[in-house]
Amino acid sequence: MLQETAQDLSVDAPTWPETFRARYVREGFWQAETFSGMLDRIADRHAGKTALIESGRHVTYEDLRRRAGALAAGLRRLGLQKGDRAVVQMPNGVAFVEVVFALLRLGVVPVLALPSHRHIEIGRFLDFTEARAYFIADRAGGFDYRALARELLPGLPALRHVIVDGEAEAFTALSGLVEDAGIDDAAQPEDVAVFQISGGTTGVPKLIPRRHNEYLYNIRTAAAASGMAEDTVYLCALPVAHNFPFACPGIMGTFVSGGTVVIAPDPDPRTAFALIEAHGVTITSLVPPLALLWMEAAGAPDADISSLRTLQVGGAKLSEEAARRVRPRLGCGLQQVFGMAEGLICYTGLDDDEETIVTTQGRPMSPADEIRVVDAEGRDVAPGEPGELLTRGPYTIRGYYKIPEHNEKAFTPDGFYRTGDIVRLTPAGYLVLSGREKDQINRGGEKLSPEEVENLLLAHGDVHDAAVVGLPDETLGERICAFVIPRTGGLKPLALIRHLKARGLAAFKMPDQFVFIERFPETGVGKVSKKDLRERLKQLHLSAGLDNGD
Ligand code: OOB
Repeated sequence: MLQETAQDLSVDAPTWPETFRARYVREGFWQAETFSGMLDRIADRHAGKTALIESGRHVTYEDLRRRAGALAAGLRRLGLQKGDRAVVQMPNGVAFVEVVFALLRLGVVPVLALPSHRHIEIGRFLDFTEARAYFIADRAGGFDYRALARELLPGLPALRHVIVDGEAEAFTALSGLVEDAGIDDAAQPEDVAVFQISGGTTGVPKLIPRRHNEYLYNIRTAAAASGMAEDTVYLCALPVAHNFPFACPGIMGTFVSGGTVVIAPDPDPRTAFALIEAHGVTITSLVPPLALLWMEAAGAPDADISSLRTLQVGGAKLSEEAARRVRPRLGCGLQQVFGMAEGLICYTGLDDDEETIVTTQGRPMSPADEIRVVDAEGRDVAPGEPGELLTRGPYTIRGYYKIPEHNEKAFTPDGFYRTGDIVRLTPAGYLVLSGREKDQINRGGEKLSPEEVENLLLAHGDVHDAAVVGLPDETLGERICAFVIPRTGGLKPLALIRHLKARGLAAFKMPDQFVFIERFPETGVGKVSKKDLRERLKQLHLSAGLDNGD
């Protein structure tokens, strides 16, 4: 039989130099396994065990393996083949997991989009990867994804199939694609398995190629660091496609451990607490604003969440004060997680002392993770001093997909990823996040590039200039403020909100606040000084407070 066409993403998806590859294989970090191989292995061992629970429906490991294989066969019949790309934008549910495993078996690379992405992001992913298929649910969270697909289709000649879970209308129904028999695994361990999505510092989000062998290493190591085992019951409350609930250790970490995943449709504490009680959930992961919300809601007489042993919090900084409240309020241990879709994951240890757990963001999970903390000139700072975190290792990418010019800036010549995060190291080797160097806003764990929003604002005829900044916010960590120099006197925030929505901006990137201003403060070299803008707003608030003056 002819060999399947090899995946040819080698130029576009940079990989590790041979010396590193050899070392990571030799030292046992990378194993010759694919995602499908992993699922087969676990299903052989735990065939009748529940892998997934969604609204009371139990799916065993054997079911999951069979369904994914049968769907892979249907997708192959449709014409999808190894090396193709597909954008997957589905809500939390069993269907998402089946689709992803099916694509992984076929060797089709899913772009793991979030349900909150809209025209701009999805259009970009489909276009940039020349995706052949787009997987959606009919409706979710009050949004009709078929309408989005209809809008996007005309501009995308490579897109052949829109595959819908639910009412497909003129598109292809997911339910009609399941064949009687499965197919062989077409993937190789060094192939790109999925594209994760970066928060983005310039323009639009970038695509992160994650390979079977290194991503599985990431998943196994994360599962071990989180104490996952066969008795683990993981609640997936965050959007499942994100690297944190997907692989750190999240659903995939639960699968490699032979545990059970409970899928929550949303992270609301009422929904989540009921699921925790019903299924004896032992571990879950949240972003800080949700952890705050859960702590507020806990203690209600009808919520028994005593099965919960570990709450992982990451994605944005959890304040020390909030961290201290986790155990007393929720009755479980806290594990801080500092990670990034590009790779590096840090955890506080389950047995660490309370001070370490509440005051640090953990330490790198792999003995092969290399980290440097450097000053503006790229020199190592003195121990304990703050600086930018650089990292390299067996699961940290060596470059984004198809953007060589950007990769030159985002990585050092010797392959360290410039995280843009400002950290200091404690004597015990734990990281404490103290700020950010990159031009990015982190709104409660959801990342956006100010530049992207600025460019859209500038496309409005009544906007002369725009500068978007993050402002401190007690719940979200940061909220989004757009400073706008209008061309005309009558410009209102509502008009700008409508404009941004019409352009297809995702809701989480919408400015929380607009401030109209005559001119921007400038830095010494004539650039807009975002620092002064933030300062000015603080002053405005102070004087507004004084004006109210009671
Ligand atoms: C996770 O991944 P991304 O790719 O959405 O965002 C990464 C960035 C980091 O560079 C850092 O700026 C920020 O998010 N971040 C944190 C943090 N965890 C992530 N900042 C402060 N404290 C933390 N604990 O956000 C992500 C990926 C895997 C696991 C967990 C989070």
